[in-house]
This record gives sequence, C-alpha cells and structure tokens, in this order.
Amino acid sequence: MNTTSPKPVARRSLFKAGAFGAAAVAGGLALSACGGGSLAGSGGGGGGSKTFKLAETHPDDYPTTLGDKKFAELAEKYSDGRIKIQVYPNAQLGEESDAIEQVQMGSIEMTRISSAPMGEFVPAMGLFSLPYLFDDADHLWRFLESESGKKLLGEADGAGFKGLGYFDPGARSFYTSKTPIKAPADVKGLKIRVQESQVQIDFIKALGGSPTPMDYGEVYSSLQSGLLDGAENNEPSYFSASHYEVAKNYTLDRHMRVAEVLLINKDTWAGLDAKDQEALQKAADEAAPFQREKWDAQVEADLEKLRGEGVTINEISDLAPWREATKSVIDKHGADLGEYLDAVEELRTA
Ligand code: GTR
Repeated sequence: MNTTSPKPVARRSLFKAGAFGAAAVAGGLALSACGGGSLAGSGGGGGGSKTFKLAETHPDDYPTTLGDKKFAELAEKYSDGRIKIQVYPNAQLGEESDAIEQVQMGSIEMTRISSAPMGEFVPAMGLFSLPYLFDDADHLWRFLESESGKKLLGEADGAGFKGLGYFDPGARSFYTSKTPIKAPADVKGLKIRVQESQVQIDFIKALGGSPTPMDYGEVYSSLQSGLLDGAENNEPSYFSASHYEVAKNYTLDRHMRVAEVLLINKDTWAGLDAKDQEALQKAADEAAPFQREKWDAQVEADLEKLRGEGVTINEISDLAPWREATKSVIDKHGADLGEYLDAVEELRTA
C-alpha cells in the first residue's frame, strides 16, 4: 500500500493564466512522467490482486456513482477477483479539479469526472461544453459511440490518462435565485457559476453575464450568500446538491451535454497485463448502458420532486435566439475541433 499523500501540483489554471493550448498538454505530460510512474496505492503489483481508488463527486445513490459501482463489481468479476475498485463518493478524495490532478499523478488511480474540467488537460474535451450542440441524448450517444467519440476519448492518453468510457451527463440548464431566466437577455449582468472551462466562461460572457468558475461544493453557499445569482446543471445535480433550495427558478434550455468520463491513470493502466486490461474495459463498456438507464429514471423522478418543492420550471421551446446569441463560442472554440464537429453534424439525424 502506498502511503504517500498526494503531491501538490502547481495547477495550470486557465482562471489564473488564461488559456488552453499546447502548453497545457505538455504540462500534463511532464506531471505524469514525474508522478505517475508507480502503481500507487495498488496494493502490490505483479500477479497479485490490486485495489484501486475511484474518486466520485456525487452522493452514494446518484446515477454516476451507481455506474461506478457497477463498473467496480464487473471489474472484480471479469478479473476473477484480481482487481478491486473502491468507490469514494461525495468528493471524499477532493473536488474534481483536485481529483483529476491526483489521477494524473497516480496518487488516485481512477475517477469519474466531467469532461469540462478535463478540458483543462485534454483541450478537445471542450467539445462537450459547446452550447446547444447536441439535439438530444440520442444524438450525444450516437457521437459517443462513434469512431470519433472513441478517438476523442483516446486523446486523454496525451495527458497521462486512459479513458475507459463515457457515462450519460444529461443536459445542463440555468437556475437562478431571484429573476427567472426566460430569454437570452435575462442572463445579462447575472453572476453565474460555471465549471472550470474556458468554453463555459465564454458562453456566459456571450450572453452578457458574469461567469464565475468555482468548485461544485461551494455553489450552494455562494447562491445562499448572494455571491452568485445563479448556476447551471442537470436535474439530478440541481436536486441532489440541494441547489433548488437557494435558487428556485429552473430554466430548461438544456444548453450543454457535458459527457461524463471514466478515467484511469495511464501508468496504472500500462502496468496491467492484457487480461486485466480486457476485464476493465469490458466492465466499463457494460457499466455505461446500466448508468444510462439509471440516469433517465433519475431525471424523471427529480423533476417530479422539484415540482413538489415549489421550483418554478420554465421550458424553452425555441432555441434559435439562444443559438444566435452564443454563436461566437462555437466559432472561437470549434475552430480546432473540425473533425469532431463534422461527426456531430453527420450524426445529427439518425
Ligand atoms: C455535474 C457533474 C459533476 C460536476 C458538476 C459540476 O453535472 O456530474 O461531475 O462536474 O456537474 O457542475 O461541477
């Protein structure tokens, strides 16, 4: 058992330094080279059994956590007990921005993470933060399961990770504490929390709002204190993190489908023999449809509960003005994503 505590990493923060780019990927490589060399926390290498930690930000019964647990159960089964995965929910191992750095260094072997903060390390993952890109969940999944979706997941290799698969992220929508958002102009002047993503910062700016990147765990108190006017997320996050208690106007504009990703440290992966790699991959492949089923049921149940809690839900039927107002975000951030955007377009209709 490795007992060294995670090494602090000088975070390549776009919020301090300003930009994505080649330097980001190079930084990622350097980190992985110096920190990820051992099977940290693996409980011994070689042919014996290995125990991996998996960091998850959500509570125990949240659909992604259920997906993680299914993955863990199948990994143990398919590896004949050689691989054990301990799922740590509730951000016990740190907020996402810390967890991903620790996975890059190898002090945590695995995480289920949103592709938005991952975009700091793997810029192409910014695709999923482009606004109003996917028509619906089926469109997203056609892309995720396509050769392009797999290639995009493979880009994680360049930053010290191996991407094992995607989980369903639902769709992110706005919520506000005071004024409800009904049209793009309503975002003007509002302080809106975003994930750690330059694309999302530019999205809020395009709508005239003031974007505030912040850890997920700080959003509730910031909405409560008035530091934020609003935030945005899918129904299960809005409900399970109790954000609805302090921001009761929910506007279903479904602006982003920010894929969830199952990641393992690249060196940990490379240290596994072919049989165990196959077992892990098979487990991830089978956990994905399981998680998606849980997801759909949870969204329905949570909408029902939110209505019961007195949340005002605004459905947006015409997305044209929203697309128009935020077109600049696609123009700017889509420029380097040509082949992925082409695939998204091709897959728009089944
Ligand atoms: C959720 C996502 C989390 C986290 C969170 C956030 O939808 O599942 O992994 O990224 O959003 O907004 O920080």
